[in-house]
Amino acid sequence: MDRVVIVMPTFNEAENIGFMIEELLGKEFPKINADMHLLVVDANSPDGTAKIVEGKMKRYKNLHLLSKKKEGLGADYVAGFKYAVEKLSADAVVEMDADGQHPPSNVSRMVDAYLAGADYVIGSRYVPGGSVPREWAFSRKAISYLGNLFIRLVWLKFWLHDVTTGFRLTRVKGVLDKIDLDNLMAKERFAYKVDLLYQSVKNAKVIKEVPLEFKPRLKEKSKFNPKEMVVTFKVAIILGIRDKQRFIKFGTVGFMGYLVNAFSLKLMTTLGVPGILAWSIPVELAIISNFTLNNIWTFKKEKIIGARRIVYKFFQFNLTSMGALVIQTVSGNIADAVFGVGARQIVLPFIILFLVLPYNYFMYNAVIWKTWKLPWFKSK
Ligand SMILES: Nc1nc2c(ncn2[C@@H]2O[C@H](COP(=O)(O)OP(=O)(O)O)[C@@H](O)[C@H]2O)c(=O)[nH]1
Ligand SMILES: [Mg+2]
Repeated sequence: MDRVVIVMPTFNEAENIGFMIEELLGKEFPKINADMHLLVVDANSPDGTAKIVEGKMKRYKNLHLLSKKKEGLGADYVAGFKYAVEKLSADAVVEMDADGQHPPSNVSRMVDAYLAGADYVIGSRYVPGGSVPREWAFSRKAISYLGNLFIRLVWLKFWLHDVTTGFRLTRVKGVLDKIDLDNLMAKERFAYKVDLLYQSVKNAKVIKEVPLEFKPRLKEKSKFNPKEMVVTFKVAIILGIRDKQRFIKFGTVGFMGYLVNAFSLKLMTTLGVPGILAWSIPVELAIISNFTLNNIWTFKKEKIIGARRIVYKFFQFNLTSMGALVIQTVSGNIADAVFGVGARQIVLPFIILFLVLPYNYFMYNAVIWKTWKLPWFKSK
């Protein structure tokens, strides 16, 4: 049976932890078809949180305690993950707050998604069935939603609905064990979550969002603060840019394609080839150059191999490039009419930059090499 360890950090949760333990180990775990464990990572809380856990450990053998000095939520989670993997042989770990904001009743569907094959399960407030506390002021709801939307935009990961949630399940093999836990970008409360999520999403093959009915704190109010929010955005932007390497390579290949395109267009003009052909032959040459270079460089990790597959994908590449061909031929002939044939070399870069490039980047990622898991392009 798969062993799932819930890692629950606590700092002064004496008022809540007893209730959480009873709800999880007493009520929820017996209903779940996995070997469920709870690991409390207590940051030497002065209020005696650890004492309460120790008391309950006599009754529940699946309850564990790791007491450590307080290093911040991110670092303490990392210590908990390592303990769960090394000492408890976890197959999957769950991040969960002790303050009741992540309801114990939401755990089972998360584990079910994992048992059904997900590598990474996100407890999401922004999918049907998920929610934020009704008593939150409108401004708080707006900040949460817009902050989340901002990060999704920066990352171009629209298919994820909640990237700032703290309620998640991670498969150890292939996902958590590929992450350099000692070098997360920030160990602060919110920012670490974003870094961890980003890397997990990258490693995971199957990602599932399950609804999270996010609750207000059981006791005491939240320590939400704007400074952490700024750090979080900073981390998100750095992660987003770091990942733009692919886009830079794509741009370089595109530029080479442009050179092929431009030189052959020049040749067409010199030879006096008629309009339709003069604009379309150069595109096909650029297509061949683009497919080859992108396949061996930009999308090297997703490289298409095997003669049959290459032929099929090259055919598909040409089909999607028909869009570019149509775009360039139509806009090129319009430009001929407006600016005259003499302006062709000036017109071409504009056509490429503003029309062909965005179209191509989308098609390559979504259709050809399938690096974007867009819900409307699921089939292989
Ligand atoms: N071990 C540990 N737990 C912490 C630390 N800071 C917060 N926690 C716990 O982490 C969980 C989330 O913290 P909370 O203050 O509710 O954050 P929020 O829900 O994001 O506002 C709670 O269970 C806290 O008790 C810390 O530095 N170390
Ligand atoms: Mg909380």
